[in-house]
Amino acid sequence: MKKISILLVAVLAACSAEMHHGEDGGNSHAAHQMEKGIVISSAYVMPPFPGKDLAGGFFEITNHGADDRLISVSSPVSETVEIHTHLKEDGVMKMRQIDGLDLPKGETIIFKPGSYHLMLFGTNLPEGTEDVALTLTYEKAEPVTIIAPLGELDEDDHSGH
Ligand SMILES: [Cu+2]
Repeated sequence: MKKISILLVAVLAACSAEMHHGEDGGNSHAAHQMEKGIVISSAYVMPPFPGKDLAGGFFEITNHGADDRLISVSSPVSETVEIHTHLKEDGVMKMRQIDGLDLPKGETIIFKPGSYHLMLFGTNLPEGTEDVALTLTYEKAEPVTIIAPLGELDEDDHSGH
């Protein structure tokens, strides 16, 4: 006599950190801050100089959630996007690519000229482009795509890019 065993396959419980929308009644500012997770603001992209294809990306990034790390950025208009910082070496400021950036809980990091910045290589902006999508990938949080308006080129800015 054969015994037939039935395997009950358990449905994998979603172990995602599901937000409990609608449960806080919307009256808890702290809860909302947590739900906001990582917030990007003041984003803009400096378009390439005429005849060039290197653009720069800038924004403020605030982590309202747990410690995390920005690990990569991509854009549909660029071949590669690198995260850069400026370091002082032998008294000279130099750009360096970094392979990620820690985002400690509760901290704001500002990407700006002369500091952290994105470099968008192989950037092709069709005529009339007004903004650029940037997708930020984190170690823990879900990837987020933001729309960054184009900044205005300052012809006097010869910052070496
Ligand atoms: Cu750079």
